[in-house]
Amino acid sequence: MQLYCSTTSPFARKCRALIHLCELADRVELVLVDPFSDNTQLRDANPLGKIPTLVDGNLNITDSPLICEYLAEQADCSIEILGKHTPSYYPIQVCHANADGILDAAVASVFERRRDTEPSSYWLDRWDRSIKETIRHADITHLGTASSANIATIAFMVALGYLDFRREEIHWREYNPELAAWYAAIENQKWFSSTRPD
Ligand SMILES: N[C@@H](CCC(=O)N[C@@H](CS)C(=O)NCC(=O)O)C(=O)O
Repeated sequence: MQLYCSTTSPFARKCRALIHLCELADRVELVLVDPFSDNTQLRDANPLGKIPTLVDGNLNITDSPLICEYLAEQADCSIEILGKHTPSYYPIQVCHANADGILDAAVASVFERRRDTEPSSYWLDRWDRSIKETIRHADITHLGTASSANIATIAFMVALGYLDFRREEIHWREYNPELAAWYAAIENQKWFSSTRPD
């Protein structure tokens, strides 16, 4: 399998962290690409030109939640990581979706600030509000722990790590001290520390 990714994409980081946790490194080659340089191989595998994209033989898989699900199934760790066929499956997936929502808003706000015309204060405020409210309401019940990580653990850790990386001025810890303590207890786990953006 090949995973088109970069070291800074948070969506790709979820997949890289899962590869580490599920011990799939021998089976997945990381192909580093810049999605903004319009790489032909990436476009062939994913017409949207986005990373992460996973190629397994003739199968091209796009969108990080689906890639994570596929990888967990290949590694036979879909019960531990996805909670598949357990009562926790949907609560875990909702946490995963909320973490991806934080990422969608945070990534959009980073690019909005980089545009060469005046950024939209309406959108910047709206995205910041979504980030802060989602953090304020985050409940750690289904977020897993250092010793029993699941896809919600990965997704929330990556989303919060991205805020530290690109949107430090949001000071997300002020909105949820319990979540901040949860993050601190996990941040030195190898799957997280070894996939930090550089
Ligand atoms: N929903 C997608 C989002 C992926 C995404 O937006 N990736 C960014 C990099 S962080 C990208 O490839 N952007 C290139 C573009 O939008 O053209 C996922 O979860 O995989």
